[in-house]
Amino acid sequence: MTADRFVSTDHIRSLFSQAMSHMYRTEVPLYGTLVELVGEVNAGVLDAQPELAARMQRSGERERLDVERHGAIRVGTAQELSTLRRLFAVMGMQPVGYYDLSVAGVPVHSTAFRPVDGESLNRNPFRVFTSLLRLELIEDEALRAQAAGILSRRTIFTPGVLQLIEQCERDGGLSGEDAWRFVVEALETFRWHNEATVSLQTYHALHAAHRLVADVVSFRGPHINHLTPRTLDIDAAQAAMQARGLAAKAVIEGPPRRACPILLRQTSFKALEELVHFPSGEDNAAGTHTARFGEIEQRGLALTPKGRALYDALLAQARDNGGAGSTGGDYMQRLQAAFAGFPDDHATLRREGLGYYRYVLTDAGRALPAAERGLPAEVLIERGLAVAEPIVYEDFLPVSAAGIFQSNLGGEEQRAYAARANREAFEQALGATVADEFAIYERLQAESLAQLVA
Ligand code: OOG
Ligand code: NI
Repeated sequence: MTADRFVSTDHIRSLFSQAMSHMYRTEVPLYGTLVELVGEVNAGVLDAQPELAARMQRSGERERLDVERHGAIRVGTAQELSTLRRLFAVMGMQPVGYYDLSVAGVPVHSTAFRPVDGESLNRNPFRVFTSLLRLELIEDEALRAQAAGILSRRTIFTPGVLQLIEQCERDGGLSGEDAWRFVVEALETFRWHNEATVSLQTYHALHAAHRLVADVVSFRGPHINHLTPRTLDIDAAQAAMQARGLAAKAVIEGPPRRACPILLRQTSFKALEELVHFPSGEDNAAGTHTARFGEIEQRGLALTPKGRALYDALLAQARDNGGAGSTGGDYMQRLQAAFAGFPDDHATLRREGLGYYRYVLTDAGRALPAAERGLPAEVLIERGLAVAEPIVYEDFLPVSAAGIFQSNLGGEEQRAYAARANREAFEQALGATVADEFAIYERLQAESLAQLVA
């Protein structure tokens, strides 16, 4: 048998992200509004900036823009996390990066499942920010044991999806028909359930430990909690959100507005308050839970370790100056002021080794025989034989993620955990190591350099 009978992992990921988008639109109608609004803003930007439109067309990024989404889920056990790793692998998604959120008062650590090679990213860059609850951070021993017990009794995967994951691992792929069945079955894990599995009283006890503990432990599965479209102008999209009456977060997380966007800027609107039924004794008790929210993001240049260190230092400076982190007030001004220290033109960013670039021959460059292109990339660029295009940041930012978590968990709650990052424990639960994001960008850049003389 040949591999021809299998569809590509890119194809399965595209089907899945489409199906997920469809499901979330029916679960959270405001998400549909958000997608529409972002589509309008993006069309406006591409019209107004033909150079950007041409660059995105050349790099293959234009096509992915309209389907680009990231989602997020939170799970409770090592078993759940490692099975998710296998489920995402069927769709060509690998765990990239380790994010410790405990320092920001959120008792989880996380990774992002996403495609890693250039072509797959352009086909569909769908990513899922996936968090594992750190039960060891619950202080109350009896509650911790109760939560662990509840989690150990639930199964968040359908028997069908487990069987298809095994089949895919065994055979090396899925047929078109099996891919469809896989998508339908996998989607069940991410579905919202308006019936809790615990009593209202237990829910309150879990909630008192941390809202997030209640969110993870009280339900049958790890409902997708947001699905984020990518905008080309987050300030315009934020203003449009406010104009339509969506209660957007006061402050945009990440770097300030710049001529050359870097990394990731994000904003969200508050979680919906949803009616939930709690089984308790004879009667069903009703209550509410806030789990799901809307978010938009703008992506920019992927930074090298040197660029990232500068970003982290300037961000810390802006936050420390105000004492309270990114909670409004004059934060945006402080952020702008701090980032005056970050070069804002691509030539400088590239020469100073702050960001990653994809090198591409121009028509004039392609017209030369390969042997004559063997010059340093900078020389090729000076002579108009090659151009350097920014490589897009495909990952997340821990400080921003903490801000998103906080604002959607109800805001005010501030807790400090003494715990430290524990990447080893996370990888053990995952059953694999997480990939290093810098190595991935480095490879994409190196591949493009090699192509110049190919
Ligand atoms: C994840 C929050 C982080 C992002 O885009 O940084 C996140 C969550 O609330 O589960 O989605
Ligand atoms: Ni998000």
